[in-house]
Amino acid sequence: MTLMISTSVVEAENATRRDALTRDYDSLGERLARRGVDIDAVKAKVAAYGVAVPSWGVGTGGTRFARFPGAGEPRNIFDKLEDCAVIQQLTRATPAVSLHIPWDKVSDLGALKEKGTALGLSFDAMNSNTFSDAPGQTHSYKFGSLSHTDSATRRQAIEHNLECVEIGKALGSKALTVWIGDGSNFPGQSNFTRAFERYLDSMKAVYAALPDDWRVFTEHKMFEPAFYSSVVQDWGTNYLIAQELGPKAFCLVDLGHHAPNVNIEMIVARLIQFKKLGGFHFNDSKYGDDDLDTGSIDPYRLFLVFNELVDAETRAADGFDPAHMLDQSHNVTDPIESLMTSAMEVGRAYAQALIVDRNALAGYQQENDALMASETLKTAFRTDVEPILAMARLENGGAISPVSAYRESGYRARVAAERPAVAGGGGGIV
Ligand SMILES: [Mn+2]
Repeated sequence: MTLMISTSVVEAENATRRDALTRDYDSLGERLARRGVDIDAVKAKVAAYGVAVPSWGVGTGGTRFARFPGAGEPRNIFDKLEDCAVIQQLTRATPAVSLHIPWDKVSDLGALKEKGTALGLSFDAMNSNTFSDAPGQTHSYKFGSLSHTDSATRRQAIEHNLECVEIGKALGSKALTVWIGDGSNFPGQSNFTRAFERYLDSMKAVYAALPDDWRVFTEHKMFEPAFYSSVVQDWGTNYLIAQELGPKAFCLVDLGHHAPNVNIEMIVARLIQFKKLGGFHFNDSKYGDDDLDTGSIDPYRLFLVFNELVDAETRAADGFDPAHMLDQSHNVTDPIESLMTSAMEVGRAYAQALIVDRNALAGYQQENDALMASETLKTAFRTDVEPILAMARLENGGAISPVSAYRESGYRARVAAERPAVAGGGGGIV
């Protein structure tokens, strides 16, 4: 396997931290044992956990005001895969990459698959794009795509999604994620019912062509780019879509796609209960669809989402198999550092949720002991599980401190010398 960072750099970095980690791990193990938690069992689950990295996440993002490119940005999907391989090598938590078409379109799919295999990466859900016009396309998506009033435009959007499935089949992907920007900016501009009927008809055509072992994830978003109404605006509409389409259709929850203060963990619980939770786009936000780094603003919310996931995992909920992916825009950081940190934050929320005393919690819920129920969650959340994450990384061949090892490696300076600066590129705001 091709490694992007020299193992000697990683080993030297780990050597400076190994003894302290062992002591911290043993100490935490003793404290968890007092609570009846087996630290090695938690570590094994964390070690087996992975979150997919979005190909567009390794390029510097931007806002609608400006984009400030970073050094050594990937020029194409092959460069992007190399950056994703760095993230996986050091964190051992991101074994798959999620592609975006047409941003990642190549003429030689065999070469792309080979590159992924050489780097030890697999291909996660394929993401279609009908929220912007590709150069030379016949019909514009200015006024919508899958729900457009014009049938030829809808057909073009359907064909694009089918093309994404074909590309994904060649790469070993098993899922298609569809997010549309369709909506309206003025009351009266769009007939809500007709637009949703057209959307459903289009998605039924996509669904009909989906291979038997594939799933389709539809992603809701309250607003933006349309600012008065969106066709797929919330989880209720998303659930209706999944119900209308059939058993291969599921809802994707992007943490940034809700109104502020919406109880997302409760949405997650509902979708699990009715077997329609398809997966996540993890990120964080303060105001809207900010696409900030996962866990950077509200790590407790992320923990509460994972509390629902572990609850479902623990009781082996029927049909529960969500896909996990990061979906962020990195405007002021090195995207590799942000994605590594974010992948670790997702793993942290998972580990914290795993150490919740579920029997005690169920008892307090039954007895209506609100305070102790809350304290049961807080006890897990307050526990510093970093030694579990670090030990899992170390034993999987990764870095105890991925950001330190990455900075030590000089990778960014090396690729900056090899890759000329690019002005444009996909911003990555979905
Ligand atoms: Mn998303």
